[in-house]
Amino acid sequence: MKSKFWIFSLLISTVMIGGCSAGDAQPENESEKNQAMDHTKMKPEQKMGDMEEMEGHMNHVNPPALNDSTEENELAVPPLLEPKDGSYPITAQQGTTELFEGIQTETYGYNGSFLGPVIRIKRGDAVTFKTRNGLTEPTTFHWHGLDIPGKGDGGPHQIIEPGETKYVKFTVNQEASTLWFHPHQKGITAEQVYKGLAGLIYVEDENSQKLGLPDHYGVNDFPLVFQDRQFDDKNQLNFKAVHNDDGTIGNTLLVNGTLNPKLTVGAEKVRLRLLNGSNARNYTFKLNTGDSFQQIATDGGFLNEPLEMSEITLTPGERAEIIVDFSRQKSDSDIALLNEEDTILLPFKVKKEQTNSAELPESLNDYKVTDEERSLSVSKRLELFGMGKHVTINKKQFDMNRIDFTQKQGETEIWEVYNKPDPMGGMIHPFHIHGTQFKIVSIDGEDPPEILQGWKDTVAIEPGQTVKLAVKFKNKGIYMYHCHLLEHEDNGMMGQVEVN
Ligand SMILES: [Cu+2]
Repeated sequence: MKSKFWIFSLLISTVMIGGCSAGDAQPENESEKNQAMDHTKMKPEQKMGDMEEMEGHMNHVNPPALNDSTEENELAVPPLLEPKDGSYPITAQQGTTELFEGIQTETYGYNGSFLGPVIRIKRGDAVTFKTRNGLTEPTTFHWHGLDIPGKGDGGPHQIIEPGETKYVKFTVNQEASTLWFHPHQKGITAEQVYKGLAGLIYVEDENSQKLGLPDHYGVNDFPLVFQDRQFDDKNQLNFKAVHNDDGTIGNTLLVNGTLNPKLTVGAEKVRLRLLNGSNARNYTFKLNTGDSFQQIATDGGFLNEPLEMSEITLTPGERAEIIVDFSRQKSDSDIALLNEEDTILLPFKVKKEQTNSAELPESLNDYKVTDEERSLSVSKRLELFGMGKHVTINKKQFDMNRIDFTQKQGETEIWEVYNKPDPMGGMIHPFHIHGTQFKIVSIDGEDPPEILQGWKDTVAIEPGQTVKLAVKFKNKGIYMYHCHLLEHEDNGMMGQVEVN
């Protein structure tokens, strides 16, 4: 089976190398040309490494299919975390979880055995997170999408040793949005997330509270965390056995940690906050009925107006909020969320009850890329390149002791990020910057599509694409920027910007 796949991989890669050499993926210098063209002159161990990489690469281009949900289990809705003695207590811990009937799977979680709670915070509030490491290995607590001083960001510098507790204090200073938190421990982020360390942050503000959107948590407002996993024959998460340097992809989908989920909703408009929390898999979400839905938010805030669409793609780390109107469904009709392969990810059961019949507001936000931002010239250039263990940004791999860029607090700069195709065609890199929400100014010189005209902290960059981002940091500190395919991040596709 494995050797068959290798042969297939080699065939495909030969075709792709042939195809690329005629396209725009011409290697620029001699050594790259050698890498691309001359596999025959490589030492045997190099060839082997290369083949493994190709296999990993193909796994990503053509990921194993997921099974349809059998609807056995009602979707778990994460608990809302209540503050205690003025702070939100969050402990990373290990435990066991019954994902398969009668079988305990070893997992990690925040304040529980698997995944974490939802932390609701409000713009303007002074907030304290009390973070504790209850694991037997070091970890960090990174707040993905939060505008927070660098010292509290939870990047690889802010290690929390086993048994240690640290307080993170900051004032919430950003728009209503759906953010998340996960570890960022150097070299083992992918494994810690894979085992279950991920939770959500809801930011609210005056705007979100007056818009009249569905916001009854667990009734018409649901977080949906999509993660694919590969269980071994004992139904355990053996990360090292299935680890892939181009992204660990599994055949089993968990939504909020629930296997084979279904979600019961009212015959009303329901807000779904989608998070691609997978290590590497991309999802294109759509409804089996062919009905459209309304997208209302990107990673970091509301779109200016609800956008009617029939499908939406999220790469790892990205979020979107959508409104699905279940009042338009006959209660006996089967409605489900599918992916691009028509796999049933999440079937819905529609009850007759309705808690809210309000219309969606026409206007949600006043986001805009200004003329000034458009007229700024590029001041930072980044080139994403490579695959497997050889991923780089500007030809370098991550070094904790190297600051790659500096930027002034409160000043907008244009970052130009280019995904340079490799000899096999390259892959999508979800590019993430810590400690800020940025604006996409252009993609290959064109205005971004409407769905990307909103605050973002992670942007999917396709091979050959160049995106221009308007980036401003409200706080000071050292921040990571990296590929959010977690194995690429761990392999060094990451750099540091110091804001002062
Ligand atoms: Cu990547």
